[in-house]
Amino acid sequence: MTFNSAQNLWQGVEMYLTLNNNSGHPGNGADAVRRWVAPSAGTIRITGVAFDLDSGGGGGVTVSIRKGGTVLWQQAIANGNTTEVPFNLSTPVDIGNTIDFVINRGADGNNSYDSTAFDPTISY
Ligand SMILES: [Ca+2]
Ligand SMILES: [Ca+2]
Repeated sequence: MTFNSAQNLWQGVEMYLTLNNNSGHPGNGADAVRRWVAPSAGTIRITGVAFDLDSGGGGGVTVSIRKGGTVLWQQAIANGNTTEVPFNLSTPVDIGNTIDFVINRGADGNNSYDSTAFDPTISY
C-alpha cells in the first residue's frame, strides 16, 4: 500500500482497498491488512472491537487476527452489524513475529459497502 496524504489513508492496488487510522475497506482481489511486527519477545494482549461502518448495503465481511499464518481469532460481521464485536486474546511472540489484522470481503464474495472499523490495541 502507499500513503495518500490528501485523503490521509493507505491506498492499495484496487480503488477501494484502503486502510485508515482505525478502519479499512477490503478489495475484491486482496484483503485490507494492518500488520504489527513484534519489537521484542514476550506475551502480548490484543484487545479492541470490530463493526460495520457502512450499513447501507453489501453482504458483510470477515475479520481475522493472525500470527504468521495462524488464525488466532476470526469473526464474520454481517452488513448492518454496527454493534461492536469485541476481541480480547493473548499470545506469546518472538521478536519479529507478525500480527496481521485482516479485513476480508466476506462470504458474500463482494466488497461493496464493506467499510469496517477494526482498531486493535496491543500491550505486553
Ligand atoms: Ca456494510
Ligand atoms: Ca462483503
